[in-house]
Amino acid sequence: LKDATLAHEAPPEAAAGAAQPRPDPDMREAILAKLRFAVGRDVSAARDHDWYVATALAVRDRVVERWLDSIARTGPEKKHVYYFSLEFLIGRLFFDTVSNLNIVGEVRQALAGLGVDLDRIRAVEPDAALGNGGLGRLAACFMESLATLDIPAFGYGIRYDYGLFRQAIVDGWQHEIPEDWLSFGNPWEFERPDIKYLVRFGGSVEMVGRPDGTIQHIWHSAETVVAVAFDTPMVGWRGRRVNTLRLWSARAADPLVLEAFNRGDHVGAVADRMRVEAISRVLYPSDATPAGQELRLRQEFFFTSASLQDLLRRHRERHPDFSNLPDHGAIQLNDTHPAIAVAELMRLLVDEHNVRWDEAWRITTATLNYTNHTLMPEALETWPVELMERVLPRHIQIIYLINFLHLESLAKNGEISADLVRQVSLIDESHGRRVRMGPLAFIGSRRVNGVSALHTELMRKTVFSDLHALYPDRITNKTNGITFRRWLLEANPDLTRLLVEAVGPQVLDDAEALSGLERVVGDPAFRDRFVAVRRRNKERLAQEIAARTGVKVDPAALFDVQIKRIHEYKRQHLNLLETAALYAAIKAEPNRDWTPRVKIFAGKAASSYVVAKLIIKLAYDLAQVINNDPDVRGRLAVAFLPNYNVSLAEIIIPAADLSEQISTAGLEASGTGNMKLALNGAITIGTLDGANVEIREQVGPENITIFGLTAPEALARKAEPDHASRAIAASPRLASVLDAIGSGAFSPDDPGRFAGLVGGLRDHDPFLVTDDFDAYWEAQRGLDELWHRPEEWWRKSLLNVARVGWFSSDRTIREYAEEIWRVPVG
Ligand code: GL7
Repeated sequence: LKDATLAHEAPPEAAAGAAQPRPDPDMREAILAKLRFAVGRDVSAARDHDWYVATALAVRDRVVERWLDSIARTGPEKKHVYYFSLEFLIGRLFFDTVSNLNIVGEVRQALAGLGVDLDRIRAVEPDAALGNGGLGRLAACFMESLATLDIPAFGYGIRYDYGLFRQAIVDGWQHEIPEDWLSFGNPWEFERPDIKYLVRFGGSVEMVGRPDGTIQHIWHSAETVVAVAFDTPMVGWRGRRVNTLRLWSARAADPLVLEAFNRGDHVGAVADRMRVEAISRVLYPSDATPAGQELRLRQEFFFTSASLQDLLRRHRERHPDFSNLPDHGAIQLNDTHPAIAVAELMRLLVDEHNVRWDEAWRITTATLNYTNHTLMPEALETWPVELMERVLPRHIQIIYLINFLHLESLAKNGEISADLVRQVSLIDESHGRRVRMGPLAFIGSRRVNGVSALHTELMRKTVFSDLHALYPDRITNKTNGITFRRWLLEANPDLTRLLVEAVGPQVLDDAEALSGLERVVGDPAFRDRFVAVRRRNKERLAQEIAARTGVKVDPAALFDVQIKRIHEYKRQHLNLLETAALYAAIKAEPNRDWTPRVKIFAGKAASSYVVAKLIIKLAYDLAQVINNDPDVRGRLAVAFLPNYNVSLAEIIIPAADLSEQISTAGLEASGTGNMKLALNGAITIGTLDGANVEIREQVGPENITIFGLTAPEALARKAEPDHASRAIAASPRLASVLDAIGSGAFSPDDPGRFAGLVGGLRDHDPFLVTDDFDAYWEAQRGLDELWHRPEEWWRKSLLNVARVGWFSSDRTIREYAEEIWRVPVG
């Protein structure tokens, strides 16, 4: 336990109310038994992976006890939260579990006694990358906080065989490699062959009159898929509670296959099976853009239907009917991906359980809630009516009826214009007929929330303005948060130890206790220790950069970090333009006292997003030139780290000095990387966008660097047709950097490579890169100067750590619990 990285692992006495882990003297024996009887290996033959699995299984046994306890303790009557999400970007679970159970020391000792290093085997675990980016990672943080706050909850999603692709960078170009995360088995999951549901697709609907004059709808589906449950325990802090993440895997319904097989059509039987099982084969790699494919719609319906059937079955086991469903369950739809739940819950209640339509609508709209995560019009999901008719014929009828009643209720409340109907109808008729999933989710929900104050305000004013006028109490804000367990305690153990020393162990349980740091920000001895911790983290990152890219960087330099999906609205290219301009400036004035900087980038581009891939290539080409130019050595370096994922984020974030949050104002709904970086002491350079606005409120405007157009200014500027050319004409620096990149100064092997990218900026520049360039440049130079005043820099850095407690996902989940779900918080 002398290991400095684990100072927080002994549970402090001060942790009031925390359930202490039971002493477990047998960890060593447990690991050995698992190695022998579950892995089937002898100590002498065991390799790292065997040790990892054996240890994970031994730890899992401790989890299972608490899991079963949690379920038993909860009792059927308690209200449950159901988090429906097509994505859960979990990352690794081993260390997270061990850490949350407070048994890091025990496990480390047991392994050390066997000659095995915990840190080596924890690196063997593949990331569970069942998500694209912020939206999926948020779901994972929420699962952890739900368990921590002792809220009974299920996460519902898909068990993809292949998670988000692995990114390889070959000569600067992104290549996608399948992420076969299950190939060595997954010790955390429990297959539940007995928990399965039939999910149907296609076919037709027969309408049969009943004697009482009502009409019964009988759906004769064309295809049946079996959804099989796989459960993963989600452990809260100090093992207080363990909830279930239930992910569905698609299986062909065997009888059908067998029948074809018996007919002799073996190939056809297998083909059918492949088609069915494709549903849970792979995660769509699109981020903040809709996938728009039939398979995606099948995925969405598949997991939504299975999850609803599952929770309705449990409800019916204990209650005579569904009238009290809203008292016992709250469903959260994570974006519109599960929005078909509105129609499916209605169908299950009305068609399968004979609930009257009005009563079913009351139940549905009291149970469902919807989170919107983006307002970019091109990113809002819609499905062609023709596709819906073919894949979900009964659901399209239900959607039509919901739409009819919705429009009728407006008419009852007064005049409605054709314009308003067009605005609020669930069917968009402007480019072919399409079902608008956002409005469907809105109408079918009790509460609709945005993910930052600014984003929620924009929801009310733009995309949902008409619906908001009709239902003024429905939209509410729940600013995102992050779990401090993963993003501080686990990712930055040295800083955690320092914080415990400075403000006491309650900081482990209560994020707001970080504010105690305010007392020591002025203490030079403390600051030196803080800087020393950061220095070690930066050395580790420097090693990682060298290992992954071959680039050698100086840990004493300012580490300037932009890590997130590659997207034009996130404006990595703005950062790259500034990088190229800085390079030119250093070369022009080599003797100035430049602040040494390392520009660190990481992120994946959607596989079909050509411009995003070109932006990666630009980062790479800049790196080639800059890193090999002796004139700027020691002042500027550029590194693009391949294969950004949760595990890499855990290494980069504790080592970042500067956090780049430079999206076009109004377009980043929240961001969560911004919170993780500030929590670990990075100073933010950012626009007034998403949660940056609230970070500024929390840390104080003097401790964050804000630049550029505001959201309303950006909107107005975009409407000026010549905004880009004017911005370029006004900025010789920008003009010259565009010329350089556009004419091939960084791509001598293919001088025209970036002509299109630069041309796009010159012509329309929809993300206002040119308009914000000068302000960004100036802001960066201000930070250069600040770096030369280390006392001030570190004071600001520390104040960021001290003041971001509010961004704990415990706070976010508490707000959801109180206002949206109406469940007690433990
Ligand atoms: C996102 C937003 O882009 C991001 O700003 C937000 O932090 C996140 C979680 O709320 O949701 N919306 C979205 O479609 N994706 C996001 O990451 C993919």
